[in-house]
Amino acid sequence: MTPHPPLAPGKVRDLYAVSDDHLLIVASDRISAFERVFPTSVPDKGRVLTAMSVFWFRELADVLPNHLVTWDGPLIPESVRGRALLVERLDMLPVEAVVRGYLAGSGYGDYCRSGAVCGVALPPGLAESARLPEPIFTPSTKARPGERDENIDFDTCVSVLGRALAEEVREASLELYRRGAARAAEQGLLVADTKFEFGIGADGGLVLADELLTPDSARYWLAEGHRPGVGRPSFDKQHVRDWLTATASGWDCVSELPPLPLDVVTATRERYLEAYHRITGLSLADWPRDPADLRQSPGRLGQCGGAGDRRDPHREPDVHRPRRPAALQPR
Ligand code: Q0Z
Repeated sequence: MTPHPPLAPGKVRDLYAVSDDHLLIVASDRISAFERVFPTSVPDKGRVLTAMSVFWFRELADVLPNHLVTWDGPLIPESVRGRALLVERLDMLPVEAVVRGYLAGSGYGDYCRSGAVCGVALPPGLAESARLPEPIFTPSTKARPGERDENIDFDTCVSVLGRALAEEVREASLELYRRGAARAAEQGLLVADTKFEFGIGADGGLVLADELLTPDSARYWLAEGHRPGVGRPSFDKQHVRDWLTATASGWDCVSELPPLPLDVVTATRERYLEAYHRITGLSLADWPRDPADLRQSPGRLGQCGGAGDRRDPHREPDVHRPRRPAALQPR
């Protein structure tokens, strides 16, 4: 499909090696639930998630340098245009940096059992979906494909990364979450929790990688109607979960996921488009070329201009750019 050798097929994205220094991340229209992938895909999902990642990489570029090089131009194969990112190849850290602003998923389970999440003690009496007094950093270690990531406490994170790097990851993650959640909240969306991935770049500095604040890496909720005490499906997969867990789907929680009915696919596609529009204020029709936005800024957005960069969006990436210092220094 692409002229590049595959590196790692993911559940819903595929990774290709472009060179020793660059990778291509291709988002498919595949959709997953309960750690499995449906046999039915959702048209435009890969484009929406790619466009949303680019939006957030640009929006949050001042917090930390990120791996994004470009999303359009001669280095992007035509067959995947709009759902592919050319990124700098990094040495990935073996921890996932999760930040939670609300109590959901495995965090709620851990809290019920122990009163804490990843060693962070929380006040008693919090209901499922409750807003936390402040966002918390709850790292996990990557599991093998198909298995759940394992939550770890900060001391374990320190033993893996070393103290200085663990603290830099934690402080960057919390700032990325605060900034992202604040922007989403302006448009009526809550970011219940999200996962960030980081790597070490060629100069040894911390770099934000992977996807950023997409519905596949963050749990978005509609602010309207949010109420503690009730577990809520994410904004994007509400119709999918509702249908799957209703008896009509016939799914037994064990078998392969059944094909999604067309009305569920259509409603889900509309949710992704709505999320994109709410968060970015943009229409997917303009993606990946946005005539209203001439500020497009490929290439290590954290250091070369970000939102203010007015260079040609289709230029070749400059691979040997000097890096600015990380916005956040370990304490
Ligand atoms: C990301 C993943 C995907 C399967 C490795 N900049 C980077 N440098 C080195 N490695 C990665 C990155 Cl983003 C990297 N993943 C996650 C993505 C398909 C797995 F699209 N694994």
